[in-house]
Amino acid sequence: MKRNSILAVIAVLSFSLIASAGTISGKVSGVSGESVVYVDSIQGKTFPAPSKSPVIDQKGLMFQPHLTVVQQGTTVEFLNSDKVAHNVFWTSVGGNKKLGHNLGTWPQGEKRSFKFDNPGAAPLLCNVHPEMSAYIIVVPTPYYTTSDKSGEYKIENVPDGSYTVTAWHEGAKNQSKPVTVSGDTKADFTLSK
Ligand SMILES: [Cu+2]
Repeated sequence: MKRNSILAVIAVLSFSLIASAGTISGKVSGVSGESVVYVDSIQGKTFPAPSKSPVIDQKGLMFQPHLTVVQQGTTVEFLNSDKVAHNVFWTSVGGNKKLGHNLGTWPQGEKRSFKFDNPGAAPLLCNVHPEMSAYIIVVPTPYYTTSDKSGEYKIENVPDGSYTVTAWHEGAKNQSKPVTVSGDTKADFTLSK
């Protein structure tokens, strides 16, 4: 009997946990192509970074992929697959020039890594090839997504609550707005340069 009632309580609790998670969806307009949308830092909450390290390759004189989104605290590996030497540096993270860093220059087949502990966009460049560029967007929560090319996005499994949600797009100004999540919630953004 007692065990059954405990199981019943667990069942009710699990159901309420499932029921209190929602989605944030909408559209990012004013720009064309993929945007990144994420829930900003939540006071009193920290989220351990996933242990998996994404790899950004330098291949065919390009950073591949061009856009990488990682959770704060993630280590990113930079690989050079080209016959020529490449460099990786960024002048700031989230607009903060003190967080600029130069990883150096290295030959084909070698990798270097860096742990991104501060949130914001890191614009990647190679000082050997000025035409090479890419972005790492470091986000403070696991609640983030990349929109499709038309700007439509959906962030799933966001616990109900009030948050600041930010939209980022290459070359545009970030936009942040308060969003109260309760079930399926809509939030649209209009970005400008
Ligand atoms: Cu290069």
